[in-house]
Amino acid sequence: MACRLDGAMSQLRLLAGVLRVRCTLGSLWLRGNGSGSTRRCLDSYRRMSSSGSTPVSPAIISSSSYVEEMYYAWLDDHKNVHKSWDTFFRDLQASSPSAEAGEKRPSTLLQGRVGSHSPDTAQKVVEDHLAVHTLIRAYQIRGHHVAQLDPLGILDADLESFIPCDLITSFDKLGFYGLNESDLDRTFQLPPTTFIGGGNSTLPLREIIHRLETSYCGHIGVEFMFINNVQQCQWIRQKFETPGIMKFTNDEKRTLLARLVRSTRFEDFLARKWSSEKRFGLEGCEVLIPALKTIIDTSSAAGIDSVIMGMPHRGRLNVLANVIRKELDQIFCQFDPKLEAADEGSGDVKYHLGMYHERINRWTDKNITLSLMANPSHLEAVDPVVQGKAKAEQFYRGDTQGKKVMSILMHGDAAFAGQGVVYETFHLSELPSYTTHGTIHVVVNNQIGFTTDPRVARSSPYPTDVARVVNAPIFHVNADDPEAVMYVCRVAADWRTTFNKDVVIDLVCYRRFGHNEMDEPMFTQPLMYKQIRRQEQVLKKYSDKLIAEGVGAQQEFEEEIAKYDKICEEAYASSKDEKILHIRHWLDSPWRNFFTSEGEPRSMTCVSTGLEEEVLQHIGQTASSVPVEDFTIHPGVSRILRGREDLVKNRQMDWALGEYMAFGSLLKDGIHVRLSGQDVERGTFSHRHHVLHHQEVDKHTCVPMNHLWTNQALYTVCNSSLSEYGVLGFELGFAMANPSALILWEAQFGDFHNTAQCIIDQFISPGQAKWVRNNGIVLLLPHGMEGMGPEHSSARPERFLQMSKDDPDHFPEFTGDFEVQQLYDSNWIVVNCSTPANYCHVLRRQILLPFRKPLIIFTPKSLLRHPDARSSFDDLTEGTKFRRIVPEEGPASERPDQVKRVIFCTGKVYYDLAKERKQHNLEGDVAVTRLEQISPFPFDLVRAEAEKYANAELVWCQEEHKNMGYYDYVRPRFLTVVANKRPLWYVGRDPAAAPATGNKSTHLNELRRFMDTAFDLSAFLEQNL
Ligand SMILES: Cc1ncc(C[n+]2csc(CCOP(=O)(O)OP(=O)(O)O)c2C)c(N)n1
Ligand SMILES: [Mg+2]
Repeated sequence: MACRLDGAMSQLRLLAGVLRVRCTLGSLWLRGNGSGSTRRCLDSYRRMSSSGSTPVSPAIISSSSYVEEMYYAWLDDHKNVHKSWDTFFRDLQASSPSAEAGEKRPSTLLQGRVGSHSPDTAQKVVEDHLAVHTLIRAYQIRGHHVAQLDPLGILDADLESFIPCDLITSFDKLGFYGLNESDLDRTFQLPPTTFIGGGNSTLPLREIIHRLETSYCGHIGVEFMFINNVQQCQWIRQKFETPGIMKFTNDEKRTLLARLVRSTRFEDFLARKWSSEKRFGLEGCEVLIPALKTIIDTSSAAGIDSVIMGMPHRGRLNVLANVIRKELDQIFCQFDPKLEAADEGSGDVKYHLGMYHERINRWTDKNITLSLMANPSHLEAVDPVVQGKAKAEQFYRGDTQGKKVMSILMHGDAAFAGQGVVYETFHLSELPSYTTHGTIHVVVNNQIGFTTDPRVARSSPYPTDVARVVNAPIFHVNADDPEAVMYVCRVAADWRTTFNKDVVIDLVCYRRFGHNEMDEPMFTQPLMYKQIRRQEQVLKKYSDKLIAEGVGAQQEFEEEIAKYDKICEEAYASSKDEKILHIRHWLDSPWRNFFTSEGEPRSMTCVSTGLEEEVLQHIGQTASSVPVEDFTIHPGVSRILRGREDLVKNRQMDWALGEYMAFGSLLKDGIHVRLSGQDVERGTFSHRHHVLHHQEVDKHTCVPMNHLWTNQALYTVCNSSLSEYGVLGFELGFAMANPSALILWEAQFGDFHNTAQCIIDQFISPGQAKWVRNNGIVLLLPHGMEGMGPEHSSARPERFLQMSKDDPDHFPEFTGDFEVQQLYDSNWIVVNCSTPANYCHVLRRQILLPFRKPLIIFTPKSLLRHPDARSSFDDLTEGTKFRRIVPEEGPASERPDQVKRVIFCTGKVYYDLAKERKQHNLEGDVAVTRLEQISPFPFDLVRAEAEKYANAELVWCQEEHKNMGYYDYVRPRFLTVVANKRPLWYVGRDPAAAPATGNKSTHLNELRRFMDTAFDLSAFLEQNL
């Protein structure tokens, strides 16, 4: 910034400045007498033509017979030539007296037009027309580069001071097109790809340029010509080029002013009352409030009745107050440091809280629900969450086209360009199972990120370039021109209604104060801030404008201000009556009727998760068959289905069948199930096959799970884009909409969840504590040490366990239904099931619980096909339930006093231990007990097991390295269980930096070594002494 002001401005930039001023004055310069130093510049012209919209190639243009050829072709059939030629020849014919006399030679016709008899003249007319068409196109493509977007007038919104050489910013540039000043008053036929003519099909060149400047180089810069859809481009051209299209009634102007008053005075009020509090005010972009309201009004008129919004810190309180209409006293009391929180949990700072509000839209008189999602500090993390929530609302309301529910995402300029999740979210926007049918993005582009200048914060010209990947039009607008802002907001809302695609509004503004109100911006942006200090508030500028136009009087304006100030003062007074803070008043996603009116669960028990035999049989049969006629499946899939059939006959199930039982039975009860993630339809390990593909008919698929029962809920299974952060965020948002749905995200391999760490750390683990909202999302994380190398082995259980909030040193009281109470008190549930039946139970329990908690499941890889990792239907029939631990049930359990060692473990290693124990013939000496639910820790069941084997050594065995896996979590809890009176011995891999070795033989050696220790009954004797 400093550089820009201090440094020598380039000639071009100076020129641009001058031209912009002239441009504001209505292109007066074009009407003056410039020097006519133009000469044909055919080379560059040819370059231009080849990228232009006209179907004529430069080589052809140079041929003198070309026009005649075109003309004769046109005479044969008007459709033989491009539309522009058709228009041209029609006009020519209409205006030529020789045509009436039956003359058909083009040169003769052209004669009447340009006053020349020579074929050369005819050729020049064509060339000049083509040149003008190219010029029009140049403005459509590059006009935004010279638009006056920066209210401060010191920065180029595209970070470049260059002026495209094909925009006519001085007379001599006409030469670029082979035109000169004398051509300015010549009339040219307009191509069908412009609307600048209004009702005219021809205009003088001077007027053409003037109108193009008005459309593309004023306070709005439109980027859209990269869109590969002619209809969409035409739509935008029509919206910005039609003369006089940007008109507002006096009422609309007054409403706009009133909204600016609220926006501005709200911040002023907070600044006055709490001058030393951080609030991330909107000063410099006050227009955001009327902008959002315009988007909502226009969308409401088009039928939208639910808007889900996500936004960062800046202006958030203002949006809550003046867009969502949160009661002002509720906002003000958040500033009171003495108020205590009524809710459990950490709560959150005021500029992160969400809100949900149903109201009447005053402009349309229709009902509208507005919700702003709570979010963490992590910028842009909320984007996919908002999209998921919007998608879910659309899904459950049957709004398949997004005509009722829509999302709006707000962004800061630095974060929009810098955060990868923005890109991931854009890439979800057009995918069938993830689209929300168009999101309106609003960027508060204050041309700074904290203290960082945009020139060192991004490599793209604009902060919005990321949106180009999905062909979203981008409307840059000078935020100090409220009417221009309102106009683009209307167009953006209309765009979404018309095309159901994303659109971006880039509000180019400034930040009046530092990053927050306590920050000193002069340290780093001295010159920018000198300019900002001189900058008049947009409210003042706009009110002056309206008063000058006679739309309102000074007194009216002052009354409007006084009225709002009074509202604020009254709310402030009543905020003093608040005695306590209720975070639950800030809930962004209420679940009607799921909790009591006080927000409590309706019970503290969980009904049985077992299933009737006939339900198991029915699901098993569907899972083994192709439920539609004439559908050819792959022979490999046939084999898998036959295998399932055999299992079902024997009342057995493997992992895939266990999952089928869970999903199928929930669907039967009307519970929507949605499984999303990379390659989940087939399953990474080719075990699932939830979508069958016809082997001869393209795109013909069958989802047997949707053919289970006539009145079942829908099963959604969808392969996602190759994203974790975006997709997990999306599914989390989806799970917020409805408690009666099982929403699962599966990682390709468990360790890939770390690229979605922010969603786990900021939303899933602490979400309820911060924002008092439940979420029942399920994470399926394939995990297991199988010699596949450092990656693909560990889903990092230690990370989840470290964030579990149950106290390792506190032995709980087992009152009521301890199992359920303990789940209720936890922040999430972490399990590693060793049997398909238990996997099925835990999935069903997730929905049958009277509250929702995130569920993290470490799922198997080799166990998917392990012949021992099967369950009998008996483990799933009525009366059965999820087993938090599976105690030793073999010979050792019959003579517990004789048992020398109890090995506690979890997951797949159990099968290695069981096999090894058999080989060592130690089935009576060593008990092996499985922890299926690791967190919250089953203190009660572990104690029972430890007490049962009172004389035995207690061992924790895991296949993970010692500094990973479960050891650090279980150890202190075991010691609490035994009151520190018995040691817990560790058996497993040594500490390591990488989660697993890349060498197969090392892997097997490590396994061998720790298996030997596990069954070496003297291994710990010495230490015991
Ligand atoms: C992911 C993430 N990284 C860093 C930060 C710290 N941070 C807070 S605001 C901010 C600057 C944001 O700039 P911009 O997106 O332009 O928004 P503005 O504050 O200018 O409105 C930074 C770096 C954060 N909140 N989130
Ligand atoms: Mg910024």
